[in-house]
Amino acid sequence: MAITIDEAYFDALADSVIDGEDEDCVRLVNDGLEAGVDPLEAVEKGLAKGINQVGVDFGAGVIFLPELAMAADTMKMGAAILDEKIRESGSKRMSHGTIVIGTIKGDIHDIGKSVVAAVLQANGYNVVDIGIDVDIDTFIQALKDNNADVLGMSTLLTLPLMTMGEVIEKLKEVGMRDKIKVIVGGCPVTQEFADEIGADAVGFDAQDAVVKLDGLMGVNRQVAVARG
Ligand code: B12
Repeated sequence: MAITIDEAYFDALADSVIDGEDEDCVRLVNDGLEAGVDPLEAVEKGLAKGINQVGVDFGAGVIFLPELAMAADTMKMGAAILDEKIRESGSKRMSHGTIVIGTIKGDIHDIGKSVVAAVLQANGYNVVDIGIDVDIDTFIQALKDNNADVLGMSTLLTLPLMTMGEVIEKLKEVGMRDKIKVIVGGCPVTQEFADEIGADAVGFDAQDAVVKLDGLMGVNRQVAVARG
């Protein structure tokens, strides 16, 4: 069915992410593409608006873990279709830089890292999510393969924390430290710890990750405010 591309359409797309409704999101994306929506606009006015709101609401305690995880998955599904179209059409998505992000070796927690990845992507970063339980050499290789600007490391466990420092040491060993900004996060990661291992920044939630990364990359923008 033909639909009209207007503010109501973009709001519905944002709401599909906020509500974690995969089917609605994919349908809206596909119907929108059929009706001629600019895929870039669909990402920025629809998906990004939704996931930014979710990130802010989670930080403010308005929503909880299941809603957050569902929203991140929905965002990823819609973005996968739209990113493909953006590449096909050759239109350039604004990119503030490429970040390789993963959860470090010994840790399989995925949700927080994926939310950060989705929110960074929504905010104009080219994100390469290399998953969970990632070892040191895999991080280094992915940074090289993607000609990345930023390394993002996540852990929720205390035990593998020091591996983050070892990745940074390895970056120095292979002569890449000067070229790569390092941002770390996850509940046991403090500012003191980040300083100790020589990271450039720590992000305490997804919005904070955007703010900190923007700071490192010299990007200026306004951020969303939590719903009531
Ligand atoms: C869900 C969960 C699981 C799920 C994970 C599912 C999945 N697909 O991810 C399952 C059930 C698999 C699991 C397993 C385990 N878990 Co668990 N898990 C949790 C739980 C309840 C929530 C984690 C979560 O997703 N939070 C929501 C997200 C959004 O928050 P977040 O991860 O902190 O991420 C935010 C920020 O930290 C930040 N951030 C995160 N990463 C990054 C990265 C960057 C670059 C930046 C900038 C920011 C950033 O931004 C995110 C968005 O706001 C926590 C308790 C808790 N309340 O935190 C325990 C918890 C993390 N788990 C814990 C443990 C011990 C385990 C197990 C070892 C249990 C076991 N004995 O088997 C295993 C892990 C095995 C392994 N090798 O990894 C402990 C860790 C204790 C510790 N300090 O070491 C916790 C704290 C529970 C507890 N109180 O004991 N777990």
